[in-house]
Amino acid sequence: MAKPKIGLSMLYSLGKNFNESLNEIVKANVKFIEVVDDGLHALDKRRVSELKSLGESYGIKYSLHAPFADVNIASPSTPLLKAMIRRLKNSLDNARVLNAYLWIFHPGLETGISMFYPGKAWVQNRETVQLLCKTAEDYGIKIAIENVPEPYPFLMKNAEHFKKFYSEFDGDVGLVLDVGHANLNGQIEFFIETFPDRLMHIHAHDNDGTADQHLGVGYGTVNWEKFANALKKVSYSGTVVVESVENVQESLRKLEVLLV
Ligand SMILES: [Mn+2]
Repeated sequence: MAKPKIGLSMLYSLGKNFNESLNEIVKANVKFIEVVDDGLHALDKRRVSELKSLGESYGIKYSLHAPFADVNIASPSTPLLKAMIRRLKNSLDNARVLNAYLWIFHPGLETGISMFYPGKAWVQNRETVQLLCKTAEDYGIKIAIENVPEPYPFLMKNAEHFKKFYSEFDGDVGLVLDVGHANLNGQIEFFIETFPDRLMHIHAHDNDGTADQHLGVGYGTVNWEKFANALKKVSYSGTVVVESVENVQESLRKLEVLLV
């Protein structure tokens, strides 16, 4: 029977310099690595080619997390939105060169002026996704949007938001279920049951139910057994990557036991 594939996001090493994180990739000894195209690890041509040859040497498949710091795909400012879309398209191109199996991005946010333009941010969010989808298709890259956490003013946090989005959206964009984020609104299993066909990728980390702490698997209130059973029920065979910022190796081992 199909079972999930386990991987590791390099988010935990974002404070280390890029070369150090390359060593971490080798040490981690996992076949699925998620690279975060942001902060100290923002990609350029040289870094992409370094990652690529590392991947070829060690048989690693990459997913690429789009830049997200200060990024708002629903921005009401035309010049800022243009700059952000340029940066996101550049990241999509990195994914293309890297031969990444998936490019993951965050939905947009409401801003301090959204109250004056009801519904506008939601429409801009959808239109930017449409644009990214088109570029991704041209590049032959699959893309997926992630459920993001309370209490931030993101437009897509719960399953209702995703239902509305998918009912209005015409294009091939998958769902990345972030387990820690979904733990904050109690919808981990509900997301899995509601979108089994959209679900392409999973971020695994834990928290105490009050804040997005990115703790190791088992260090918070996530019911991992229930999560694993829900995945089994829908025969999920995609990737589950550890996205905690601590207890990374231990989290990998726990998932291996959990998802057999
Ligand atoms: Mn995540």
